[in-house]
Amino acid sequence: PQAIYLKDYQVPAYLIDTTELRFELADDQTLVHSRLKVRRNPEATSAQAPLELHGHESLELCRLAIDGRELDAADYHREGELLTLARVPERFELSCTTRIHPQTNTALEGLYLSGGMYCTQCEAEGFRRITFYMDRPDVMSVFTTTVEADQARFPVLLSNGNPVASGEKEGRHWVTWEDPFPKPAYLFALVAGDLQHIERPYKTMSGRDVSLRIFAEPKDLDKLDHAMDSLINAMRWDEEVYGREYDLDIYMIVAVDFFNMGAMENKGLNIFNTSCVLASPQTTTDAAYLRVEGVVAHEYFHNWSGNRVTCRDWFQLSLKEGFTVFRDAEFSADINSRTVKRIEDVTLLRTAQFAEDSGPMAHPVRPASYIEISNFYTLTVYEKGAEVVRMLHTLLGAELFRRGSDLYFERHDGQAVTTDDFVCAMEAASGRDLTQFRRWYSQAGTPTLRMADDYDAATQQYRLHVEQQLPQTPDQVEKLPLHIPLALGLLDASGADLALAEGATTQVLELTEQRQTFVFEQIPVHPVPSLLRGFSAPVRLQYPYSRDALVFLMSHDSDGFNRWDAGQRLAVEVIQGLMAQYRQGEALQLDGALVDAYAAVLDDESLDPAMVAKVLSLPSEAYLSELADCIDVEAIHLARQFARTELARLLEAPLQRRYEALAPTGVYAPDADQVARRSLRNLCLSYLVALEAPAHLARARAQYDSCDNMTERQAALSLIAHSGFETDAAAVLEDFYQRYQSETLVVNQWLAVQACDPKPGALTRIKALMQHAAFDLRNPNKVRSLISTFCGINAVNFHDGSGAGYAFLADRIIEMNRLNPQVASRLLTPLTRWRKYDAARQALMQAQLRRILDSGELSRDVYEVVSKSLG
Ligand code: HT7
Ligand code: ZN
Repeated sequence: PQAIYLKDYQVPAYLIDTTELRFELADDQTLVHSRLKVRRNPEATSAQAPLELHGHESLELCRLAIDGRELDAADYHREGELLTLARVPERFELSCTTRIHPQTNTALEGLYLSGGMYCTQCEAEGFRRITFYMDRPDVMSVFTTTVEADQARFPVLLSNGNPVASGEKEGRHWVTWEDPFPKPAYLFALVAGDLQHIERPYKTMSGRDVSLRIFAEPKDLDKLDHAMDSLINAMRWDEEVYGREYDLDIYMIVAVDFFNMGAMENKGLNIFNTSCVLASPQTTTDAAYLRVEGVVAHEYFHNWSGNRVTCRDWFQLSLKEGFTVFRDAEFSADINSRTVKRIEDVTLLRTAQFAEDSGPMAHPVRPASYIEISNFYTLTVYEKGAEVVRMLHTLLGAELFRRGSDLYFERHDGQAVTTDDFVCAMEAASGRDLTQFRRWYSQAGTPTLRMADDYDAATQQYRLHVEQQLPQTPDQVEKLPLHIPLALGLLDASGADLALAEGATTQVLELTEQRQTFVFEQIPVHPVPSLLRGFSAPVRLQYPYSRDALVFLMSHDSDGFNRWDAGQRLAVEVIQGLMAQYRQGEALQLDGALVDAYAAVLDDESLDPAMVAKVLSLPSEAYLSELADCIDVEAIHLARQFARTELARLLEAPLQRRYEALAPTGVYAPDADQVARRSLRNLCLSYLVALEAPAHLARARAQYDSCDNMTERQAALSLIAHSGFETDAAAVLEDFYQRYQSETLVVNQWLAVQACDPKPGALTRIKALMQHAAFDLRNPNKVRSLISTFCGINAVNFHDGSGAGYAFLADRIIEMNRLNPQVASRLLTPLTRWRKYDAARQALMQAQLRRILDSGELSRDVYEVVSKSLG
């Protein structure tokens, strides 16, 4: 497979003004008829360029005609994914018919069947599996789509835009949809199935009426209200915060069970993974409620940041994804707890994106090349991309940022543009020079900020020395200094913020050089610095905080994020200390400073319980692994477990007290107050059950039996299932399955709970679960629940020294490579990290990567990740 380079971009040689499609859906095949009005692009460099259409090798070409003249094989050249017509008129109508087979499409790209209903996934390059087309985002066309199918089995026929005609004949029916907004093929969608929907009216800020409809299988109709509320909240928020309103008469969401990712923002017809749209108290945890809200908002926000203004080419993916993640994060922060949302996002970034940034697949937010674009829907493009937009927001301030986004949408409405166009709009609106800032888009790797300070009591000067270092990545050796916003505050001995520039308590320093010293005048005492407040830049921060200083910040910092982060730093240091004791064969001893700090937080009833839960959550094994130079799986697991049980032992009484005081008072609601209480209560329970005492196990079982919602039940389930009380574990797992076997998403949670059970023998249990009726290798949600959870979270079992976990994963990847390349490629992630392990494990992981490489014909998706990992 060949790499594609950003530097080779050329404008399209032709444009497609209108696209008319007709789908004839039948059991054994689907015929797709297209009629395209094509004309030469006046901006193209060559006037004689051939017409190049993309078409996947699975397409059967039945008919091709230009202006009614039938073409035969001699008139075109088909090779790989391209069909080339050497000479075409300046302006013409191209007609084409293809035959496709959605019923055997297990890749879930293009048109496929999800549990008996037809649906599409065209981003990034799925449309070429439907018909021959210029399948590139800078070719935007007005689509009219007719869908025809059996009326009894597929009563609902949907596509983008508005329905304009329909009819029926001999048991079949058809509907024609018109979408007036020009769009690239990746935003095309079609759905046909036996669906029901809920509907609500919405009036936009300019007074237009929109009908909001969410479709699902009839059995799930009662789980759509939360998504509908979230959609309405998101629409209002986008009007208020960005001045953007919806533009079609109908907005539709359809829930499907088989989906490679979370959801897709097709114009006017979003298609969602059921896991990101369905919600009910009995089947959905609080965390999943929040995820539904966030994903519904994300896809809605794409209507402007992605659809009205789209990407010129796929290297610009972060233009829409980074910006939209930033928008959805701000939405969630505005309607829930801002600090908790920030903690969750930064946790993901520091754990998983930093790991990606230091691995073999490291790439800039705007990649310079790719073999398979599906591999670049990454944490770097999404989450780091969002951080880059957040830094622009920090540097410009809310008002100028809004002016910049207004200008961006105004200038580029209806266009396919670049990340540079976005930055140019921000520059033009703010008058700031962002030349150096642009390096965030082109340089991969996570910068480290090394900081040191000194204080001169005589001159009352506090000096902060900062050095930025950007590591080499496989794609780039030379790195230039970045423009980094560093938000900070200085605390006096009582914990109060000192006044900084213009009396502010938080100041944003702008780092632009490799080394810089910042001088603060009139600082009356030696301060404790609160650095990188709100995580103002996606960097690793190194500053020699003493444990005392961390405890001090934990209780005094006015920045909620940094209060939490001080606790994390302290816990990391303590656990790393325990790991060292373990390796040296010493008896483990927990630092009392951590216990005291946790005790104080646990006792403080004035704090938001959600924040208490966050502060008292120990850093995950994944985060501790990311911080390690060489990952010692066993030491991390044991040290963390030891810290947990010791904290539970020493804080048993207050944990129990808070657990009881936080008992539910009314019926379940996923509101902020209740979510916060449940999160802390479940955390207290998790510490207590870690003590492995029958009384606490009984407490967990009582919660499991008596609760009225999935948040409490699932938390109790996983604590009992992972405990050493094997009989109770088996009983509760069986009970859970019997209760929920008809709820697919809940059964997926049941699979995931078992997949991350750290007790020995997990691999045998996983293999047995793969044979269970609840598992299906063709359903990505099930593969993620069982296999990705086991390999990504259950480190002690997956990294077992025998290498059996690696061989198991390689077998699954080889199998999935044929069925679903996108899912197969994502399964590879744990193996790509082989350089972080000891020599023996490195050899075992590399051997499995080689076995995959030699296993036969690999998809581009899997080939790219395996070859780069070994390279
Ligand atoms: N823009 C959507 C991306 C997406 C996708 C990409 C590749 C393969 C399958 C996919 N499904 C959805 C999702 C989003 O970011 O909104
Ligand atoms: Zn997106």
